[in-house]
Amino acid sequence: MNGVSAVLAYIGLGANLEAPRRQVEAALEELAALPDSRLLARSPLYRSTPLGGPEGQPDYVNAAAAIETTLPPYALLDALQAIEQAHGRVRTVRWGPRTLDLDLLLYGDLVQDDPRLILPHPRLHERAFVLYPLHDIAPALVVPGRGTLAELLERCACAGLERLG
Ligand code: A4P
Ligand code: MG
Repeated sequence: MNGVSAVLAYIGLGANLEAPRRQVEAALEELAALPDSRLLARSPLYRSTPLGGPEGQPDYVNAAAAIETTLPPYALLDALQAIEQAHGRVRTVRWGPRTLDLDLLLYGDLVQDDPRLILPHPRLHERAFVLYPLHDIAPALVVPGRGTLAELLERCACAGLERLG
């Protein structure tokens, strides 16, 4: 840490290609090695049915992580995208299959609408594969502008989500 005050950030992990469990487990280790950051918590892994994207894509493995970081938000986004690239992420179709997707879910209580970095993540509040893993690591979390995690979970269907042992 570099003396700047640290922020609590949450990251959503998803993968559905090339041994997705291993992709997510490796990414969690890479998050733990981010500069100026400390991994505070990681959720269990979940299997989830694909939301959107092309018909017939494989199931996803999803998880969430909490880090404490002094990286500014765009530096953190760049670092996450560098990890995605290192996992061979190829961007073809939106919501298409991927070896690794790292979404910055929350960066402290920052709220912003820049298309390059929307915070909180614009779809986090309606996705069981994000809300359940987040609940595992931060049950009392409040999503700025959206409400408490408990309220969001009440509204969200959990069909198609299975916790992996
Ligand atoms: N971007 C803006 N805000 C953020 C943010 N908070 N975190 C920009 C990360 N990136 C953010 O992302 C597109 C652009 O969003 C980036 O250039 C970044 O600057 P991307 O990762 O290249 O593309 P994407 O992931 O295909 O698109 P998108 O719209 O981010 O999709 P999502 O919302 O990430 O959803 N089904 C299941 N079961 N499990 C999943 O994990 N994931 C998706 C992808 C769809 N269906 C899924 C899952
Ligand atoms: Mg994404």
